[in-house]
Amino acid sequence: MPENILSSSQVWIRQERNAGKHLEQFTKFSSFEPRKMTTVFATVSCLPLGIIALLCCQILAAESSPLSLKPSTRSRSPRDTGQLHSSTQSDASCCSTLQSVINGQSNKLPLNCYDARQMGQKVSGIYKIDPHDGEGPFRVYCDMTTDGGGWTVFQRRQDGSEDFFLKWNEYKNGFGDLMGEFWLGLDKIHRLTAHQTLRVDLADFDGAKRFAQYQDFTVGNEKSKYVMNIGKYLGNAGDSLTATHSGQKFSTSDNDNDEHDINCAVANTGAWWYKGCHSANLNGQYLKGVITTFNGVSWTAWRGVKYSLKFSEMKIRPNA
Ligand SMILES: [Ca+2]
Repeated sequence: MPENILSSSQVWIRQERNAGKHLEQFTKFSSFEPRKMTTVFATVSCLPLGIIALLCCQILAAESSPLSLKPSTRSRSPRDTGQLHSSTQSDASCCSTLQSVINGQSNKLPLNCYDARQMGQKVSGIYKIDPHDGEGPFRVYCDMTTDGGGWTVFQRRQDGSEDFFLKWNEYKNGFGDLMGEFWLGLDKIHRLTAHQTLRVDLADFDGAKRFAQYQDFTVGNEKSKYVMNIGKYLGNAGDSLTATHSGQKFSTSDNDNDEHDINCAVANTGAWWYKGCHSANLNGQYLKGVITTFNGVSWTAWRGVKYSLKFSEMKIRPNA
C-alpha cells in the first residue's frame, strides 16, 4: 500500500475520532459518508471502499485504540464518546466485519458464482467475480444449471484441444479457454475455497454421466504447495479422491511434491494432488477411452484407471 494512502487514511481517522465518532459508525453505511471518503481519498478514488475500510481498520488496530465494534456494546449517542469499550473482537474479525459490511452495500460484483446465482443470474457462462479479499476481481465460468446452479467451474476437459501437461507456473496462474478446456489456476482456486463443496462431473464415450461431490473442499496457498483437503463424499461415480488424494500437495512435472520415489506428474503426464501416485488423474492426457497406460483422464472408482474419460468438470459452491 503506497505511503500517501496510509498517511491520508490516518489523518482522516484522527479527524473523525477527534470529532468524537465511534469506530462502529464507520461500519454503518449510512454514516460512512462515501462522498467524504472520496474527497479525502481524492488521489486514490479508484480504490474500492472495502479496501479503504480494511485499511482504516488495520490502522486503528495498529494504534491499539480502546474502541469496540461489538454491536451489543454500541451506543448511538453522539455524546457517549468518553465511554468507549475495550475491543471485544480480534483484529482479523474486526477487519472482516468492517469489510463485509462495506462490500455488501457498495460493491456489486458477486463473490463467486453462487452469489451471482443468488443475485438472479440463471445463464451459464463467463462472469466477473470478486472474492473481496483485496486481491482483485477475475473472470470465471459459472455453471448455473447443474443441481440448482451456482457452481464456480475451475477445470474442464471435453475434446483434448488444450495441453494439460504443463508446469507449476501454468497450474498456479491458470491456462486455457473458459468456454472450452481450462484450468482456472491454483491461486484463484485457493482464494475461492473456504467452506466449499466440490463437484466433479464426468462422462465416458458411451454416453454415460456420473458425478462425485465432497463437502469442505479446500486448497491451501502456494506456501502449502496448494495442499488439498476434502470431507464427506456423495455421488454415483464412486470416491476416487478421499483415500489417495485428500491431504496431498499439488505436483507438476517441474515440482514433485508427491510421496513416491518417482515423479508422479511425469509418469502420469499430468498435474495433480498425487500421492504415490493416483486414483484420479483428471489433468492427465486426453486419450479417448480404453487405454493400456495409467496416464489418461481417469477416475478409477468408475471406469477404472485404464480408461480416459470424455468429459470432466470440477466446480465449487458454498457448502449446503
Ligand atoms: Ca516423487
